[in-house]
Amino acid sequence: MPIASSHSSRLVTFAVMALLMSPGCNLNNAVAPVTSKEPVEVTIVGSDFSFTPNSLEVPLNRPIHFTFENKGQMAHDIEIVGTSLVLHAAKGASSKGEYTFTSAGPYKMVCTIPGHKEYGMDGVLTAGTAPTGDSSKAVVQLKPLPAGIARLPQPVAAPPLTRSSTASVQIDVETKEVTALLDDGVGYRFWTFDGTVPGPMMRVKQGDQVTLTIKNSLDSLLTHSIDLHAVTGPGGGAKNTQIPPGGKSTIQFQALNPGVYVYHCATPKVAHHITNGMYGLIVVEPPQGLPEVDREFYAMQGEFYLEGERGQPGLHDISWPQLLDEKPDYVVFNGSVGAIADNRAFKAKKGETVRIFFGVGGPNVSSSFHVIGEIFDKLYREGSTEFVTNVQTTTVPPGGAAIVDMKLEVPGTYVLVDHSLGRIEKGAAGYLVVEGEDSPTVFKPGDFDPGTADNAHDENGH
Ligand SMILES: [Cu+2]
Repeated sequence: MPIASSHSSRLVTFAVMALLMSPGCNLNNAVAPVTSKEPVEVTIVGSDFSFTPNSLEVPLNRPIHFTFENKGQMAHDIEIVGTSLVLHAAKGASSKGEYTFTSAGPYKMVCTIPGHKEYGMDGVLTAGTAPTGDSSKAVVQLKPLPAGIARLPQPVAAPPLTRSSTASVQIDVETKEVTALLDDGVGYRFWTFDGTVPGPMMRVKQGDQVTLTIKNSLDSLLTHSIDLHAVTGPGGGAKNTQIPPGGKSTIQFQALNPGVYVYHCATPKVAHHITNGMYGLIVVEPPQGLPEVDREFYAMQGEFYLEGERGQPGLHDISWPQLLDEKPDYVVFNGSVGAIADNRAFKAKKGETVRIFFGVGGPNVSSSFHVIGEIFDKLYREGSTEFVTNVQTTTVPPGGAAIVDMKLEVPGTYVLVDHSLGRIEKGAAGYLVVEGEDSPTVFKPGDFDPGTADNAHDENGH
């Protein structure tokens, strides 16, 4: 499928609140007097793949006569999300419909034909005066959550290799688009490798000949691909794996360099595919393997940019302008708020040494990775095979990774964070629960005196 107009040109259009030939409206004041009940004529032109205009205002409580003209080379439609209005038009045709808005606010306009919205057929219709408030974001009408929606399953760390020699290795992976929970009550259509965020952890040995077959599910709406940072070769595999729904592709590579590498989808717009969850880690073990530890865990950080408010119940879409502004609504580990919490928390025992393979999918935000109450005894910075010792916090950039090893001397709950701590409010927290007997010589919670009520303050200083 060809990719039409660039987002930048769309954004320019977006900024211009275009208003159409309508007897009750003018360009300076989009909202007509409420006293008039005359219908308002609105024409929206669809092409491959945009709406013109893709941003418009209409008055409340007046019938809006919509005309949808399709000037594209294929069938298109337009749905005003949250209303009953859907207009279909074959190539070169047009269709008409009427709707009266009684609730003010922005409504999304999308083409419902698979893939068309993602390629640019979306926009916003504002009915009446958009609600104002402290929030910089407008309240967007969201679709309800589909029945039975749940969190994505958690991927686990691939086990250490037991062989000492190199081998020919076959890896199979499938790209899947899955609607799941990003937070309680907050749904999102994730794009994934194998249905998890991050995708499966791959593990090979330096010198291995790897054959990777990537399949794109027939249920997908879009083309997907894979770029593995462990690959030496143009595009890391991306050029040869741009696979439409139902297709598959095979690449071969030799794992020349040991280390921990990110892989990700590299189909334009790449940042869209990454933010939606298309990233994972491939570990290339050195010939002697990595030092043995008692347990290994796998976590990756990524951001989500939503239309609508953080926490607003319903099925959210991506906000592309927010992604470009690098203002995420959610910063999370393993694809959702609380993905590494409760019964999904990492679990270990006092005295064990644990390892976390930690990567950042991004697409925009670096992590200041830290485990509250622990020190990285060994840190394999940037996913390198050499380690440094005794580190508190490490920077992991988008498209980068690290390994941290920690000996667990004291039982309790340890919190994995991005030490840009505002992001905890956006979901960036995971939990490592360590069981065992107290270790008073290492850490002893002393007596605690809460003081008097007069001295107590809440977080606002009251
Ligand atoms: Cu993709």
